[in-house]
Amino acid sequence: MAKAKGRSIDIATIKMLEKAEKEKVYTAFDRAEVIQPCPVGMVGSCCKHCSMGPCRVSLPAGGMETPEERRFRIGVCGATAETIAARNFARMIAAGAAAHSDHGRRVAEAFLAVAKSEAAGYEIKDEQKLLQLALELGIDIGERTNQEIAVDVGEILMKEFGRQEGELLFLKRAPLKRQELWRKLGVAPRGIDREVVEIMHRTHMGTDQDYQDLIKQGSRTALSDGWGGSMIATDLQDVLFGTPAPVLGQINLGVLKEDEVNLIVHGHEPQLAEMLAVVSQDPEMIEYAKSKGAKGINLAGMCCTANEVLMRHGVPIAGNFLQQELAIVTGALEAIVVDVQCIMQGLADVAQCYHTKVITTDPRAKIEGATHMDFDDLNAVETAKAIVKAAIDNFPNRGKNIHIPTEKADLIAGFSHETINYLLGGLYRASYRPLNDNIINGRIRGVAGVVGCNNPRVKHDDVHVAMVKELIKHDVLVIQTGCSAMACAKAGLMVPEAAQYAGEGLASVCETVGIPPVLHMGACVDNSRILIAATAMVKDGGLGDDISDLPVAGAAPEWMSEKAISIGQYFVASGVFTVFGVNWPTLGSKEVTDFLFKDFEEAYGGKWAFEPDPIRAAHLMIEHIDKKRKALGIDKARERVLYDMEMRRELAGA
Ligand code: BF8
Ligand code: SF4
Repeated sequence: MAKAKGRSIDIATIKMLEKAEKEKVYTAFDRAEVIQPCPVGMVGSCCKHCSMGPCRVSLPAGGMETPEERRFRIGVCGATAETIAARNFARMIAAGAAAHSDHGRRVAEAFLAVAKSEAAGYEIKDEQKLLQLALELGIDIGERTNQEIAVDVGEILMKEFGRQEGELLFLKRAPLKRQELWRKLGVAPRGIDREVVEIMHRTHMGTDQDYQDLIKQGSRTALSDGWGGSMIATDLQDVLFGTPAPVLGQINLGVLKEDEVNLIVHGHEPQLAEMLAVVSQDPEMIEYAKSKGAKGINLAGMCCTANEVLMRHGVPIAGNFLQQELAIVTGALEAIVVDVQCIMQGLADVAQCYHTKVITTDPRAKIEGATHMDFDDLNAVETAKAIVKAAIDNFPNRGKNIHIPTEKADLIAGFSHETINYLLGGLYRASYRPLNDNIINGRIRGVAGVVGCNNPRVKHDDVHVAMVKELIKHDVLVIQTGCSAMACAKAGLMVPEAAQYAGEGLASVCETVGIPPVLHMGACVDNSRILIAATAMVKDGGLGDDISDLPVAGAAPEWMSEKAISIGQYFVASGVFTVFGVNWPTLGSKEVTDFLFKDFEEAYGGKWAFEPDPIRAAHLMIEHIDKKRKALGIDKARERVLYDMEMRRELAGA
């Protein structure tokens, strides 16, 4: 019991860990105890890029070294700890950018298939966003049909992945000053695939052996993710499936139902989840479920795909990254259907102990021991039906040890850039003006993007929630994506009543506008929405002329994936101060770490920091925000803010 409590702050998670322990089922929480992280790999000091190694180049105990000792700190080829740490870091970026961007590519393929009427069951939902996108891309609209226009949009964006020259089209969305800086620094990305391949080439044995140069290519590649692959994914998903608008949903394992067929969709790309959302409501399928003794079909989401279907359909979320195995431990899960990314192979092991079927659906992501059912966009309805049917057929196989925790929380999701624009500015003058004004007058101190994963190396959800509470307490509006958003939603921070945890200034704005102090912006690819929101703040005026001038900061306090590193690097290269927790993968080289934590600010206006303590990390962010307020000359306004009735009335009328 005490052991489980030390592993998470989430009661549903604790209950399932206790059940797992009783039933001798082992999860990531247990494996993290058995497998201690390799201290050399953890700090980026292990190179296995050729078979003269692998070479471990760890610092001597005590951290300092003599010149004699230094020779123990270089690889057989002579690669230094700096080169090795930078190469490892760059490869993490490449993998993260590749994951997001291959997701974007698959969405573009599905989008094109829909535009060409080849994918029955899908249709373009947001025509307005389609037309805006077409105008932005210089596509002729005239009398053409939406489908004709969509084909052009899809084809132009598809070419972005393989672009050999020039720069990505969406870079033009950034503030002008930022674009110029990227060009000056030589990091304006060409095609996404090209940048990823170039990292793999440069980090091959005996190629780029200058750590600064390696990190530079890391920035270029990360930017091709944030302003490229991820942004294409977000935009095309919005056009195809609808731009998110505020929606009330529920989250945590308590959304599973004892008397229905429980089906969880887990992964990242929304095509599968969208179709499961439709098919699971099909009367014919519900009848079939009833014929097997269930009262209905209960679809829930997990990880980023959950954010996608919650925002667009109100489908409940069963949990975040570290809860995936625990959903099976309830004993009430008929199937967990997965596509790509953040899917633990451990699911297959845990499922052995229960009746749950693990169904893989993507040809790029199979798991030994799981059932593979290819999900085909061109035949989506039929393949989704087959998957739902497999879950229903499994309902009679439930065992006796069923325990669904009762915990679930309400949340409001769907704060896309468009929604924030509209909520703040109103229908006729949609803008970020009121946000900027409230930052300038000091009611809102600044904005923090808190994103990223769970990691069993730290107490589950604890670091996210503690950090976000500290930020809002100090009047920092928090925007979130991914598993971090889910952690805070479970803790009740994504409902308007959460304004009680906010400082007086932020609370007054939240009450007036009717928003929670913590806004859910979507899945991890939707961190691109944060870039657009930051740019909108710059363009609205009064807060400088680049993202690096804004009183904003970013964080991923429980990060674990390479995607998180890519996101962090594109935040930093876009001018945002970004703090990561857990551990830091370049600590094996002081030079590389100093370069990222200090020198970067001079070049990019943004930099990295590492601080595992959530309160201290929050205060690093607040200090940065205050530094930016001072530079903008708006620090004095905050000191004057006292909230009398007149000010509240004025705020209400704003
Ligand atoms: O892309 S936050 S654990 S689910 S990597 Fe994965 Fe991390 Fe969750 Fe989504 Ni993002
Ligand atoms: Fe060792 Fe150099 Fe080969 Fe890396 S590339 S394994 S440092 S010899």
